[in-house]
Amino acid sequence: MSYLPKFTLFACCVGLLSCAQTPGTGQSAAASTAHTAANNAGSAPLTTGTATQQAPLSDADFAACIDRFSRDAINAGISEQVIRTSLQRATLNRRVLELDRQQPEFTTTFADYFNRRVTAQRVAQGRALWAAHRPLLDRIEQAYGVPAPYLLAFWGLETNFGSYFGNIPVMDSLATLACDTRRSGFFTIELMNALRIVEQGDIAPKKMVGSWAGAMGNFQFMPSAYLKNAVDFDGDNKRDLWHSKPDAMASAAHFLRNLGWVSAERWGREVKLPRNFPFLEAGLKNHKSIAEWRNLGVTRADNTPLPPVDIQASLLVPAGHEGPAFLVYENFNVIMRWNRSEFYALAVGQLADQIAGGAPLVQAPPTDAPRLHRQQVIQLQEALGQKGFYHEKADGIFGPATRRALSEFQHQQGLIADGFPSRTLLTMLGVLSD
Ligand SMILES: [Ca+2]
Repeated sequence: MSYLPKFTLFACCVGLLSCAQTPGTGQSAAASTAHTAANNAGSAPLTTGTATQQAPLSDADFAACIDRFSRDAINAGISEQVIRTSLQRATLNRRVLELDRQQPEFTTTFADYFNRRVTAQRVAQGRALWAAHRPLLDRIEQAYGVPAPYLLAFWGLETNFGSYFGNIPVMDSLATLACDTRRSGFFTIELMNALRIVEQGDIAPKKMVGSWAGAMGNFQFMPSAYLKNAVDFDGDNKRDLWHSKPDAMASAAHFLRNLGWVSAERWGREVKLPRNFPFLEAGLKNHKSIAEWRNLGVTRADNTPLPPVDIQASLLVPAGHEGPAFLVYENFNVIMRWNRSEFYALAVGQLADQIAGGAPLVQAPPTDAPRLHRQQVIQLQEALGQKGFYHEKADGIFGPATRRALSEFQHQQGLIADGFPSRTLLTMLGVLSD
């Protein structure tokens, strides 16, 4: 996803609940990580609270940085001509620095996130585009094993089916972020990869535009993802993820195959839980076979039995026990390698199902769930810490460790241990007043 001002809604919605980890730090250089870092960049400052106090990048620092980087690029085999026409024309973009330092103040609820993305209008548009591009999408599925509805769902979520790509020159955004100290390592690699793309001649540098964090084209590929996954599918010998739908969609399918897409399986499905379901069994890290979930009383959302397939699945309740429940399979993990957010992956799966003709959620997420301010998350973590359930730094990020601590507290109290910060629970822990 991209985050120019007009996409601010999306940037801010990748909320604390779905961005438990800080992207772009200490991770492998996998293409998926690159993509994730761009997607979640808006929340990254949460764990680097001192970053905003660093001296701002000056014009002189930037110029010196570009000089140094030009020498590194020569040593890395980039031609002088490409360095002159692309890197050395890059300008410092202060708006990019501002966006990189923006901190979401509040957690995002699943209902907020989901209802903005999986809309009837988007489903209808996905279906219409499927009808319009059916032969192409069939060929792509044959080549890469990814069914059309999933590609359309990613396309819809990333750029609203190509209706906005971002228009910041990628050299400007990446050079700015590479020369800034905050996430220099990650963006230095992406900047070098952007130069390699120019060197390969697929796209003129001035047409290489993207989000403020350097994500490009219909599916918002970072340069590293582009180098590993972009393919020419319309036969003009250029890989153009901006203007060629065949190239863009085939490249997304290729990316998903490289991330481990299992062509014979779904992403997961909405399910129904029995009364007294043991919610401590929920969570992405808890795997059970479909047979074991059946034995715990889990059925499809329409009460029919789960299919008798021998695969592993995890159970998620992103809006607590009053919201929808999902069993998720391996392809859910694949989607999370594209963007490490459970909310994002659930939105992709549901949008794909609905584009394919499926019904909306049977159990809609409650829309009155509390949104927590960072400071309230810190209070919650401290309260759970004092009671011996939370053992990490109170960082204001509602991630898996906080959710787990909350479940264990609920369990101890004889409550439904869904790890969901309901109003009642927050009141009980002193985070909200009566
Ligand atoms: Ca092409």
